[in-house]
Amino acid sequence: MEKIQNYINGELVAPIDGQYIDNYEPATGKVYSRIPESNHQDLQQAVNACKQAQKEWANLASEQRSILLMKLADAIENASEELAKAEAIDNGKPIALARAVDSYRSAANIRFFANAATQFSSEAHDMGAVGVNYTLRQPIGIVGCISPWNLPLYLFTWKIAPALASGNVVIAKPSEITPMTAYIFSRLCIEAGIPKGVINILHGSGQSIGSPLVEHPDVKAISFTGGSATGRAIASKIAPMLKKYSLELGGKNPALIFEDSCNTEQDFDKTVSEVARLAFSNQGQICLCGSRLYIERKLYPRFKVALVKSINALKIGDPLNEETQHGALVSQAHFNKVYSYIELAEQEGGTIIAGGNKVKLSGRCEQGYFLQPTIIEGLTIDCRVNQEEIFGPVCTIQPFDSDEEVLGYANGTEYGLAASVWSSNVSRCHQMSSQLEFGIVWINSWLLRDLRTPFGGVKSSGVGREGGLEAMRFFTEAKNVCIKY
Ligand code: TXE
Repeated sequence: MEKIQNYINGELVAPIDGQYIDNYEPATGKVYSRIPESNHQDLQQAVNACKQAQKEWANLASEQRSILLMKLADAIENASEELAKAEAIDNGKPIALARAVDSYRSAANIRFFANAATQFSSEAHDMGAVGVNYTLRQPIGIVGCISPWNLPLYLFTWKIAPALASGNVVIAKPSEITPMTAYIFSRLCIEAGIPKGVINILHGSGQSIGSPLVEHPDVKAISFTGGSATGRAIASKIAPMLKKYSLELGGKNPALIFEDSCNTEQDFDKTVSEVARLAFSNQGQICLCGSRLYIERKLYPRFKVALVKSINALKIGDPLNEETQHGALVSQAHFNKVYSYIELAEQEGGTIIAGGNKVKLSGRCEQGYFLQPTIIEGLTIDCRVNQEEIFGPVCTIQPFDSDEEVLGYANGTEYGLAASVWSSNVSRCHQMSSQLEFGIVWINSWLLRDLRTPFGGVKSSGVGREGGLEAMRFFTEAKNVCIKY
């Protein structure tokens, strides 16, 4: 059985205490590898490595950092197929999706911030004859990056890349549920010649290594993506320590679908297909997925039938099968959580109009965590199924009659990450966008991404923004220098 190793000071090493935890393959329900259950001793080794590497990395010319990050992006690209297969095995997502989204975006993240390293600048404030101010944006030092299991390497590199590009050294902790691509990434860092101690990767649970990382006094900033409850727990620990932190948390995202988004047959088919994608991509395990679908009443009956037909046609299967469109949920615990909401929906008065059942596959996947993509109608906005993040292939659907009514529904939960508005009425789209309480609004699109844009949510969906300059500024401290002539 493969034993994953930590990556500390440029080397792949076992956990000091020799503790390991099981890593399950979602498609089979079986343990297929073991990962370090690291603790504060492993953390201290990583902190020491950071301290050795920090000064040289921060003082390296940005062009040199950029060149090394470009080599890392190339190494990821060259390992794309290996990474896609590892992600499909570890997370349960279809390999075609892992290739097109996870592998592709992991390389793109590193490449984007390799470029940002040489483009990052700051500003000066001229006081005329009196003097001048200039702003230094200097690296924070040792930073912690903690990522979740839904887009493992994609979200892992999304944090590490700007941290490195802006001159910091990193201790990164992937989810213990999907550690494999972070382990392969360690090898790629060695191949790319990333100087030892610049990136350190520690595996293990939130309690055993996540918490100590967050609280270590020499770790000066934390970038976290995960559940809102965990985000709150982390913030409560580090706010008194006055550390910088960025939290990208859960979502309960609405899609607002107006009749005028379907003026032609072609528009209708496209909107149905895009809404099916936003609700069920990655088995609904993306914080940006839409889980509440609001459809203008005139369009509702026709749209509902077409959406159900589209969802029922999704090919549920072995994540390693190229034809699979809907894979396994990431763990038994998560599967049980998601299924419990399907049962709750019926208790709350909902009607299941698509899916709702566990799926028993044959062969190697017989014990896997497979669940039908599920659509539920007839629930009210204030029921738990419409208020709580399910984070699986489950969405609710309901009609609305006016812009004001649907805006109230959309803004009617504690979350505020990503909304989508589907309409050909430009002024309505702008009006809605300015009133939607979300960090991201897509108009007639979903998951159309420009890495320069601010990324993150409001309310219980998080604090701070990632992406582009927002990320480079998060990982640096601004210092104003004022010179009097
Ligand atoms: O996330 P956790 P999980 C939501 C989704 C899911 C829920 C929990 O609803 O059901 O969050 O998912 C580490 N100090 N999202 O359990 O617990 C942990 O080891 C420091 C939305 O995966 O938040 C892992 O590496 N670290 C989300 C990471 O935090 C701690 C994507 C995330 O774990 C820690 C995934 C602690 N006290 C789930 N406790 C999104 N926004 O995309 C845990 N960790």
